[in-house]
Amino acid sequence: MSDPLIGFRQYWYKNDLTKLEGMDVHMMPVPSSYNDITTQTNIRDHVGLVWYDRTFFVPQSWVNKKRVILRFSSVSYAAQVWLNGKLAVNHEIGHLPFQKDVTALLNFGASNRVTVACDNTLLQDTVPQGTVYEAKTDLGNKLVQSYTFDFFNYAGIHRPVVLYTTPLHYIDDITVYTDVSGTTGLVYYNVIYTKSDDVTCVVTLFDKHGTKVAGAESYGQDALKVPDAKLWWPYLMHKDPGYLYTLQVELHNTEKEVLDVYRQPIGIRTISWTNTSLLINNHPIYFHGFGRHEDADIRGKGLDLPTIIRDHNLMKWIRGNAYRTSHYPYADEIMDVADQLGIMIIDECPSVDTDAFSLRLLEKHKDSLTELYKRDKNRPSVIMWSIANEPRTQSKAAGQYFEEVAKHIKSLDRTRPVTIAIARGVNEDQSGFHLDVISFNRYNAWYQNPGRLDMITEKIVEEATAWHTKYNKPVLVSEYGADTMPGLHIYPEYIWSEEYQVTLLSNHFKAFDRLREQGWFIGEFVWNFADFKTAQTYTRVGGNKKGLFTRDRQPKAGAHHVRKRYSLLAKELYNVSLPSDFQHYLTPASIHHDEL
Ligand code: GCB
Repeated sequence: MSDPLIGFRQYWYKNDLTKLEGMDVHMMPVPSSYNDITTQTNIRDHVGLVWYDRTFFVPQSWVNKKRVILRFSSVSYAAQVWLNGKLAVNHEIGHLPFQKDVTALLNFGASNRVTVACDNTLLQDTVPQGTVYEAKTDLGNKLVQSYTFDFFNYAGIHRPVVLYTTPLHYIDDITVYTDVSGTTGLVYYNVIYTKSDDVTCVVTLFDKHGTKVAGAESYGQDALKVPDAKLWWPYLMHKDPGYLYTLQVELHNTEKEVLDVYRQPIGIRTISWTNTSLLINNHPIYFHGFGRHEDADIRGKGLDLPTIIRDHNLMKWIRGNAYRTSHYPYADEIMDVADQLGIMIIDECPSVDTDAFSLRLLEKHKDSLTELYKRDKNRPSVIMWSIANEPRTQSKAAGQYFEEVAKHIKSLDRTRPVTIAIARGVNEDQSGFHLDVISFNRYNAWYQNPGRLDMITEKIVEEATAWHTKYNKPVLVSEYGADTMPGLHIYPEYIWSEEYQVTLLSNHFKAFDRLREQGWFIGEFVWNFADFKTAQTYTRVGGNKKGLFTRDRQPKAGAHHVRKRYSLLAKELYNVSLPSDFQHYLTPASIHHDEL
């Protein structure tokens, strides 16, 4: 086996990587996963470190006048970064940003080199967990990564890397909390900045046309009152959903010079919850959405702007109003679109299938939530935190562990409810006591009773009712679905066919409609929005095919079926007229056979 730490032993960060002799050096795009870019299996399935570098120029004019920050939006899983051969920053946990003031490490008016060692190894104390073992292969011993989660462990520099500057007096952080009193919006803000007696904070709120609607001068903490506030509403619930104001924060010195400025988009809305409902602006919410993935051909989990916009166009087309960032935080750019469109987000940290609870894991799990909170706290689209997907919640230790994790996020944010996408059964689960909303993933007629489309509706009704009875909290279904080969048609319905997916969805809809009448059932999330790549296994054909859309974002029959339902829900719940092409769905061929 080759020496995995050779780069450290040979100080690769001290020189251009292209100068390395005898090493496998590739041109690699950033942002992107590295796995599917080359034609080599050993790159796709690589376990351990990969090294990136590049050179860049910093202008002389920045010297002594600015702080220069190097920001990585996400490197998966762990990163070590050097600038001009000197260690700049370390970070662990993918899907989350990190940054460092690198002013002292830069050459101004000259060339600089950034080197990144990126490690994709997942162990028992990483978030998510994995196991690495040495396997005997025909080509000698090799490291193999195994993991139980069901998406490909893409790695690399997944999101943009930027160098930005701030003045020497600068705004470090802004926290905004909004409330509504009658028709007045209340915007509470807290600005962290380099304090000094002669610096004040001038805060101005602009509406979406750029007209000033409120303002104040303070030492960083105050509230603005916005008369006749335009509230942030979810998509379909209002004719102008996703309404954003801009909170402009300026630092002024005594001469009224502007030392720094930051423009933070905000939405004015309230979130509240009871044991039966989740409310936005005091209106109960019903989620009709999806679980998703950041996943695309070639790019893997690399930021992919065209796919992001296509996905949101499809989401509008299908009339979904929500998604969960299953199973890790999504790119800032995705969250920006959700804020603007009014799509509601259940924001999930990267804990998947958590097992073997340890103190070290708990600390990292909490860190992932702290970092996620810091990044997304001001986003109106984020209406709930998901602190894990399908952890093994059946033991007492798991109960205590998740009590700690839930307490932690609540200590940071009391304004949003907390959930877990639970897979364990109602009777054994120990986590629900510590949550505000119960979400459960269930694959009736797929993993349970495959082929039995007649074993869905009653089971879902019974299970959801049991969750509510046990915990007396609002309940939603966070995953259900069926793998579906696009173009495979078998009638009567047979597993993996498009017909099977359609009927499986229908039989869930029947349950959801009965549950909606109960008053505590608050949402349905199909698994998955689109097909996505997974680890290689005999249960996956080119990946997980439970998407309503193919991996290249074309609709299967199931997508049309969900569109029909979500359009009817939008009409019933918010009186939104049906799409103009809705009559297509009323032709006999597309009416479900039960209705004929
Ligand atoms: C689940 C997981 C999800 C999988 C899905 C499936 O329960 O939460 O990550 O992809 O099932 O299709 O097996």
